[in-house]
Amino acid sequence: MPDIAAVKAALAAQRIETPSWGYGNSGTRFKVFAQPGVPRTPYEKLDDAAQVHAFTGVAPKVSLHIPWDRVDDYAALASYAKERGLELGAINSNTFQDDTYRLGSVCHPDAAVRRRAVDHLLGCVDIMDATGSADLKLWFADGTNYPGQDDVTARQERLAECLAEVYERLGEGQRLLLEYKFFEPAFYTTDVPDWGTAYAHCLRLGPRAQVVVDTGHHAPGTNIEFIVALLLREGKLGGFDFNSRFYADDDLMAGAADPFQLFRIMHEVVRNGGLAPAADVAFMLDQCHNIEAKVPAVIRSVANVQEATAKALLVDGDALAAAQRSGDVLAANAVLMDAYDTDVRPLLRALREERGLDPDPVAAYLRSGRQERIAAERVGGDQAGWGA
Ligand SMILES: [Mn+2]
Repeated sequence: MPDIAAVKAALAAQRIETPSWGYGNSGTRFKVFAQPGVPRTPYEKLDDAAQVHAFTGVAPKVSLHIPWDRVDDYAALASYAKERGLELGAINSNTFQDDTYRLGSVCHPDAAVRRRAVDHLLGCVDIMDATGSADLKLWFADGTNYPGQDDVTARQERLAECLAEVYERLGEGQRLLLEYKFFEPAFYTTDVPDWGTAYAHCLRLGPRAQVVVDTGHHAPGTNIEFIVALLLREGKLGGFDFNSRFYADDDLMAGAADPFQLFRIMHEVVRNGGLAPAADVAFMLDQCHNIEAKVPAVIRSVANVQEATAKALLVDGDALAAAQRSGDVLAANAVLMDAYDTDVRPLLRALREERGLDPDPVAAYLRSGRQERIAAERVGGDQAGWGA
């Protein structure tokens, strides 16, 4: 049986990175509902992120999105983060919100547009240098809507060329993380639609290029945990964008739609050594809280990832291996289900108390009165939101 002290130590060492955009207003193409107390600046987003870390103890990193989090002085932003016990995590690029990119960015048929896109990506690496961020996270909205619209292979060539230039620019200790998404906004072909395409590009680029698995970016029924196991085996799993989906790229709270899937993913992570700090797998959230209160939703999401991780750590590896070796299908499955069916909330409550935290971080945050305070204080100015 797993050693509970070791399970707790692994849980205490896990780091879950939260996204700056999860603290701002968001919505669908139909409506963005503004909420009281939403941050107006990247600095206020960090204030919110600091609360998530204060109540969970495992979320010291914050991903930024450029240009949504553009500031004049990135070193000053990093200092501000540090003063609050935070560090700046992945820098997310944006080559999808400019009229120039109607036909794509790094895959665009016009070299001048590709130049503009690459210059933005290089600018993101400059920001990483200033913030101390290690990861450049790339997601491209590139693709085509109609058969014949563009040459699919030529688009791959352009992509490879642009990525190579950015890869060459990376400094010591910096990585390029390539994210895939099977459709949307392009509806016919997508230039990086799946893990295989992302993997092929990362393989050519070199060891500092790795794949990001966004749990919401797969077709229904896709076995995400298999992808995770395979990428870990190849040393190409750079990290996760955790969220939940029911239909398309819903960006709901991690573990909300399918906690069993999240457990299966974390089981492969644990089984394949991905939880060890040396594996350098970034456990990031990529979520938007459209109708629910944002800070408590992020805290809840962090706790959901912790619960899935705890269950994965409770899998009896020896019993599982014995059942697998003897071909005992039912016993092997039962070992996994025993871990999944364990209520790990008492374990996590105990762990938090041992670390001087409130056992129930969502309730503690709500009790703190901070939500009311920021609603009263953050008046005037422009609320940060999707696209700002
Ligand atoms: Mn993502």
